[in-house]
Amino acid sequence: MATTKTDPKLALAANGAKKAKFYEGLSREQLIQAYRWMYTSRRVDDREILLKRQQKIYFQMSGAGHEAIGVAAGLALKSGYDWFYPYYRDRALCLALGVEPYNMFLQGVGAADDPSSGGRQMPSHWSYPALHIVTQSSPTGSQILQAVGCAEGGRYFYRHPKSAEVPSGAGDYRQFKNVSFQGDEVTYVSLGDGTSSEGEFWEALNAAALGKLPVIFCVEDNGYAISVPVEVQTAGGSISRLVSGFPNFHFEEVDGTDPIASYAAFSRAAKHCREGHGPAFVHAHVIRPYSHSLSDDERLYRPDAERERDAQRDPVSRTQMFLLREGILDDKGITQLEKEVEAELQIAVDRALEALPPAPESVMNFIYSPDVDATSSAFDTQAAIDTSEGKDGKKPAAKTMADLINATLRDEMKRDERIVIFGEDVADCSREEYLRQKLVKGKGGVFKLTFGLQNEFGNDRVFNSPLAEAAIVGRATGMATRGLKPVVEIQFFDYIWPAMMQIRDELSVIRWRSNNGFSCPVVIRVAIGGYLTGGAIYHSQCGESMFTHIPGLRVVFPSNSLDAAGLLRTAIRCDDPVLFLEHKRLYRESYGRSAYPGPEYMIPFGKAKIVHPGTDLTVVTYGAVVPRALQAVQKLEREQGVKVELIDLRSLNPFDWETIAASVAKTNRVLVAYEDTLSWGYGAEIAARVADQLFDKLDAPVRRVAAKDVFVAYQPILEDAILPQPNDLYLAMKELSEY
Ligand SMILES: Cc1ncc(C[n+]2csc(CCOP(=O)(O)OP(=O)(O)O)c2C)c(N)n1
Ligand SMILES: [Mg+2]
Repeated sequence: MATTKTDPKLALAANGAKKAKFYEGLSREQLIQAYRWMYTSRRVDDREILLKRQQKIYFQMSGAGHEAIGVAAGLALKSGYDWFYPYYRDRALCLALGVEPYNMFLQGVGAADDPSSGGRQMPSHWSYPALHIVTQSSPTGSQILQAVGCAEGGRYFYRHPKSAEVPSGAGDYRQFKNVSFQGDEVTYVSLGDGTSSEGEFWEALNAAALGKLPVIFCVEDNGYAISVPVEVQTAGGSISRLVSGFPNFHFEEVDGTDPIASYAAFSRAAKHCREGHGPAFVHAHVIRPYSHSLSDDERLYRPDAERERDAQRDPVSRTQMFLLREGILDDKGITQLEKEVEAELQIAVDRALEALPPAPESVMNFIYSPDVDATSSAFDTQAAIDTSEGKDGKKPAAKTMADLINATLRDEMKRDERIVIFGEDVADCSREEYLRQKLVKGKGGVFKLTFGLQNEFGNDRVFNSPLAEAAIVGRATGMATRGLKPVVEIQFFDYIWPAMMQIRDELSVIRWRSNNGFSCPVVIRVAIGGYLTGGAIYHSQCGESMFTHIPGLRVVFPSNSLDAAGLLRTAIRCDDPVLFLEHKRLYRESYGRSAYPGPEYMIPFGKAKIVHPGTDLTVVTYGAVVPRALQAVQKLEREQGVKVELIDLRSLNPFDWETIAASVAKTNRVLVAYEDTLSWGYGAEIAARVADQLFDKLDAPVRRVAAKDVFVAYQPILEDAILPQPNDLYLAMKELSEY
């Protein structure tokens, strides 16, 4: 754990070993190049500001004041080799890594040819796959955990190089992933001082330290987060001091307006990472000479004197003066360089202003994989159930949903070495020696769904994560971006919320926002639902509609063993992020058990199942309401002779509208039933569609049965009153059939 601290005031002078040929290893040519990038960066900002004022672009975010640390990182790291999760002030870094100013202007105008996003993202939201600059979003800090996952992905491929190969005829997501890795690669991630207050930042530091991962965290500390000064943001005012206790790190604190000191700091940081000692932390003191953005006027909260003090440390003018003082460039040389940059930018702006906007009809492109269609017949395979009698004369036992999920995971892990499983308690035993010495049997999840997998496939592939849900999903997203297939577990749906930022603002939208430049087909298995007798508020929640409301995320919710096996296999092999909801009450239910359908059994997404055919009324449902509705359906038929068609949706997004429509056209009556709270729930969408598109087929109003609009209570009498029961379903079906 080395710490190097450079006094900001002394940095340039100390480096000025006057006539030396090299400056911390940088040649005079490299220094001129560094200045060119810095100057270009500032001038791109200035041009964008002008364009914004002329209403030719729609947003501007400057990198002013952060140029020196950016070019230093660019010089110390390798474009297209290392991996980069920059933030919006990293314009100079991006230029140093090879991004053309023209491409930056293309994003400003929102052009179809904007290589970062095709007009979908604001400027300064970098994404350049060939340079390994991974698509960036606007939530501050959500890139940090992904950078950790990216580093984990690189290390995994290096340790398991065969997994990077694609077996011929794989027919799955692997065919469309461009995997590359290096044994000594580094992942760079940057953030502002304000962003270091985000919880995900701390989760990321912890994960990187635990894994000794080659990640360089760069905090670009300009002293402000919009108008909030650092002493209000960071206890004690120094992020370096707060993080200094993390083990395995190399720490640097540097004047980030000095390109040479910053380069030296980055070089030492990179060396520590490349040699496998662990992560590094670069705390760079920079300035913010322009306001936060064009929507901010810093004069409202910063007096002139403070701003003038900052101006004296302006990295662009300081570096220019340094070059002159060192005799690396003379006045003429500086003027010449600046002229060349201006000319280049003029051409770039002129071209960008002529670029065509994207076609409106392209808006739906790349929400999901254009290569692997998880709704297609390629994912419709027959179950191969061996019904022959065994040696004991018995037929194969019907297995629970828990058994078949476990068996499916096992078979898929055998088939695809890119699958890694992690989450809370999912390993058999983190202290592996206990397993090896057969002192313990192993746990494998609080519901035992992953039991035996660590034992069989090893610690690299099945491991416990810290108790941090955002980290589980964020790391998985970074890994999947590299081509791995993380199948992670969120222990209880009730605790998925810390991961919501990662799910909604990252995982589901990475492909779309990067215009198909990046993808992250993660599977998130989540134990969901109530009917537990004592599950109470925090072990009974549903809430699937909050996720079906997210474009780009597949959501499935099986009600029986066979469907769980078939849908899980599709989830794993497909190329989209999938939320795989597993009802806890159904894990070991006697309803819906099945023998294992074999290692190739798949069910396409968006295909419902008619559980019980009927002609008088359609019931649309899923999950744990399926067996409850079936009881009601059978009773109604027995007692009243009413024939109900019971549809189990199985997939919630996409859902099988054709099957619903065909059924309602036949029965003219429909009830939508679900376990979640009634209002604004999943059933609202189905009911609205039925009302809209099947109005002329209806002989009765569309009805819903669902939970009361309240959380699930502990006392079983209350739980029964809150959640929809078979009798509630029966009464609603009866009433509707008599309408
Ligand atoms: C999660 C989240 N919260 C709030 C915002 C709005 N916001 C954008 S930038 C910013 C300040 C960031 O400050 P800092 O991390 O210091 O970076 P700087 O802009 O100073 O470089 C805020 C609050 C956001 N984008 N994301
Ligand atoms: Mg800041």
